[in-house]
Amino acid sequence: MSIRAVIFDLDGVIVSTDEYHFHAWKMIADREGIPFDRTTNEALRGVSRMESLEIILRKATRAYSPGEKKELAEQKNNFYRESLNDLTPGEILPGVLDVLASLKARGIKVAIGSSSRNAKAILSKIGLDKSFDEIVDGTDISRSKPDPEVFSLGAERLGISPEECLVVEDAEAGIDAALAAGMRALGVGSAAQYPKSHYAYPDLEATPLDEILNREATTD
Ligand code: B16
Ligand code: MG
Repeated sequence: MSIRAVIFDLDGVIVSTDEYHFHAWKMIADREGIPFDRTTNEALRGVSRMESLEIILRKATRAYSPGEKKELAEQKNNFYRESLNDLTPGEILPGVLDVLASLKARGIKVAIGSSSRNAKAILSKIGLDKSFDEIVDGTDISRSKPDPEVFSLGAERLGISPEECLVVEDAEAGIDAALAAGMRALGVGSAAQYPKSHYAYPDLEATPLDEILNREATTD
């Protein structure tokens, strides 16, 4: 079936804010004496702020009260927001601008489907706040990936059926969310190794988008 909309994840697909998330969580974990490395960090991709904290706290040697958790999440977000001050359009990931231009030329709608509550601030920092037909983010949803809510809502707002949507994701949880929404899924970055992705490439620059769209148009 023809693809009429592409829904992009933000962190790790459009821009590498995933690195900033890692450093902010690392700062909190080190301070609390909780082991946290890049392997644990992989499990946080696409997952909401509070759920990310819960995953990190699994390795803590004591229990944290709801108030403490709220405070840790707030501190992490403050570190993270501070690091976003350095973000510029130069950090848009390879291939993103060409892909957006070529989708626009083909009349295909584009949307953001991100778990982040900071998505709009990030998009405006990199100059892409006007580049999408719809932006669905962590402020719009109550269940984070792998729940399909963020992508289902994106398709609904665009007025396009799920099977005509292609999701671009760097997180396994995001690919699972796309599949649960009944959409096609393209994995990039970390998700390029995930066997459930319909298509998988290292980044958007290496993705033969026209070939994918043409192939989708000729299948049922
Ligand atoms: P915030 P995405 C996700 O964004 C990140 O991958 C994930 O690491 C982060 O915890 C989540 O946003 C929430 O972010 O703390 O800014 O609300 O990949 O879905 O665009
Ligand atoms: Mg992501």
